[in-house]
Amino acid sequence: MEQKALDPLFIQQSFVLPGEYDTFQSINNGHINTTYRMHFTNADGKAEEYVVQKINTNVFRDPDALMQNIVGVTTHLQKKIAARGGDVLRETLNFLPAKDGKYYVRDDSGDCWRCYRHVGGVYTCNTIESETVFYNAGEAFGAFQNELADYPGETLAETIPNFHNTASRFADFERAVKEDAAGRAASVADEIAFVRAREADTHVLIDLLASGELPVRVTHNDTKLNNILFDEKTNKGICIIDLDTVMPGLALYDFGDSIRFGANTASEDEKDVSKVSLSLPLYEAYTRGYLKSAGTSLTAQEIEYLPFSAKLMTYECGMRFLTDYLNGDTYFKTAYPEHNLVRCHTQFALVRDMEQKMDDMRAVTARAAAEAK
Ligand code: GN1
Ligand code: MG
Repeated sequence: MEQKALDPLFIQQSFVLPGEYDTFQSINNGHINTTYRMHFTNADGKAEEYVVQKINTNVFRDPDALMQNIVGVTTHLQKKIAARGGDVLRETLNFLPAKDGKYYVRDDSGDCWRCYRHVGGVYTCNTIESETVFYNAGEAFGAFQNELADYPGETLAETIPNFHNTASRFADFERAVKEDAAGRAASVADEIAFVRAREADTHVLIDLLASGELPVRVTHNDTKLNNILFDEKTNKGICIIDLDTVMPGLALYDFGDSIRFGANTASEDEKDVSKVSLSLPLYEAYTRGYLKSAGTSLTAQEIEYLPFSAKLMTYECGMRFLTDYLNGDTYFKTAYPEHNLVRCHTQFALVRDMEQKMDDMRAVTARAAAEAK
């Protein structure tokens, strides 16, 4: 897809960005929005940086509701951070209002842009080897959930309806197979069979939600490792980013998605699937960190389903990549024609490995839960 580049002048005219503009660079991290960093120099010679994002309005169709959610959540977090004596400018995102008071601007071609302060002295990771840092990731997402526990969920717009409703994702997948828009269905018969063989799993969590056995919480819903900023000095996960999908959901969605991405021994688009596996030491580290900070607020039922949620979120994501491949790559950004299929393969290889290791994952979870009590 041809991307229109950032126009620095338009951004400067739309937001109040102090200092002298120097340059911008493109940040290639997410599969949905397009991200840049703009560099300025202050009057005193100090560097000042801003992150500017073009919102993908094919995915987020209502940017007003989207930004209302995000600013509501970050304002809530800022109050909590200030109350515990934290650093409001580093421990959550600080969005800048545009000159018209809205938290995004629309350009002449209809594209929507938003801007937040860059957080310095941090790093992000796409894969991880350090159990300590992954423990810190678990702790950070657990703390995020706790700090939003008293946020009024009913005020949050559903930015993407049925986002983690796996049964509804399965229906989308079957529609894509039937329509076969890109003429690829025949070539992915094995992958289609893989998804269908596990259809029963798609109902498990939503049934428990419907029967009231699992509580609705305010969740992040996109808890990829690269959505945490780690402090360069302490290695602690200090700031959770990518707040587009903060919505009422299940704690299990957040836990499962973190494991899917971070406890994989390979990256999400590794072409050699023999490198893909679930690292039990990483699984254990994250679970311990997460349960330490979120544990007391979780129910026994939630803890019981943690290992299953990791498998379900991996399956769901693989199914979404396959669906997009069948649809002709209309949703996720891709760098080459088979990219979504490669991603689907890593996810399915990980599902298979988790199925083998499910008993171990259960044992590790029980141990971590006992430790967190
Ligand atoms: C997308 O935007 P990004 O790259 O953080 C997607 C997630 C998927 C993820 C897979 C809004 O996340 O749901 O799990 O790709 N976000 C949206 O890497 O669909
Ligand atoms: Mg995202």
